[in-house]
Order: sequence, then structure tokens, then C-alpha cells
Amino acid sequence: MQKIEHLGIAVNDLTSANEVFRKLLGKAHYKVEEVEREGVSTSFFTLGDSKIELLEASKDTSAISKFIDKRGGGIHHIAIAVDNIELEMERLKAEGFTLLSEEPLKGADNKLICFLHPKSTLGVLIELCQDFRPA
Ligand code: CMX
Repeated sequence: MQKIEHLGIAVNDLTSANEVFRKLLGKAHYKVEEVEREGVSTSFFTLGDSKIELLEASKDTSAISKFIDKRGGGIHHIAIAVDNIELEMERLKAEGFTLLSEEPLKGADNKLICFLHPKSTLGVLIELCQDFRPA
């Protein structure tokens, strides 16, 4: 486990949230990316060695849509950078954590990712992510 790679924040409206975070951080987001499989539109801001990811639901069935309906917007997940996601998944599974996928998935911002169920991590949704540079 290396560091907090990013914090994910669920928002109702990405355009107005980008503006709030532009004012807050004093700089604009560096990318916007759709993650079709997850039904989300995302934007990323750098913050020192870490990042902030804003997430807006692009489908009613998205995890972000359900989260916002239940809890309103706010911190949705903590993403931790790892060197070898498959080894970490194996280790965490053996430690009794519940993984939300059997294999790493392709996530936003050139990452391989795997989520851990918040019921197994004290109510906090954790994402593992490893850099992924397709050849
Ligand atoms: N943080 C903490 N708790 C959360 C949570 C979150 N982000 N999302 C859901 N929960 C809690 C709910 O509050 C609920 O708790 P209670 O039973 O105490 O009410 C419980 O988990 C079950 O939640 P639910 O609303 O019934 O939703 P599901 O069980 O259908 O799904 C989860 C929950 C975590 C399995 C699902 O949201 C998931 O698979 N998340 C991972 C994928 C994801 O979040 N994708 C969006 C981001 C993608 C990206 O970053 O690119």
C-alpha cells in the first residue's frame, strides 16, 4: 500500500461541482472521463501528490445514483495506490475482507481497480488502484 491515490466525492451536478472545486483548490480539473461500466462521469483535480475525483451518476442504476439518493452528496470512497493489485487482492481476501470483483477492473484515469465492500471496512468504501498503461 503506497498512499491515498484519490478521494472520490459523489456530486449531483459535475459542472457546478467542478466550479466549486476550481474556486476551492485555485485550479481547474485536468480531465473529465466517462466510466460506462460504472455509469459515472468523473473529473479529476490534482492535490499535491494525491487527487480528488468528482463523480456524477450518468445512469439511474449507478452506485453513485443510489448513494446520493440514500445519503446525499459527499465523500464516497478512498482510493489507495498499490504496486501489485492482484497480490493485494489475494492478501486482503485472505485477511477476510470482501472484494467486490474477483479480478481487477479497468477504472478511470488509467488504473486497474478493485473495490472492497464497506461492510468489511468499517463503513468506508475502499478502492485499490494500480497504474495501467496499455501498450
Ligand atoms: N460508502 C459507505 N457505505 C456505503 C457506500 C459508500 N460509498 N455505498 C453504499 N454503502 C452502504 C449503504 O449505506 C448500505 O448500508 P446499510 O445497509 O447500513 O444501509 C450498504 O452499503 C448497502 O448499500 P446499498 O445502497 O444497498 O447498495 P448496494 O448493496 O447495492 O451496493 C456497494 C453497495 C458498495 C456494493 C456498491 O455501491 C458498489 O459496488 N460500489 C463499488 C463501485 C462503485 O462505487 N462505483 C462508482 C465509482 C466508480 C469509479 O470511481 O470510477
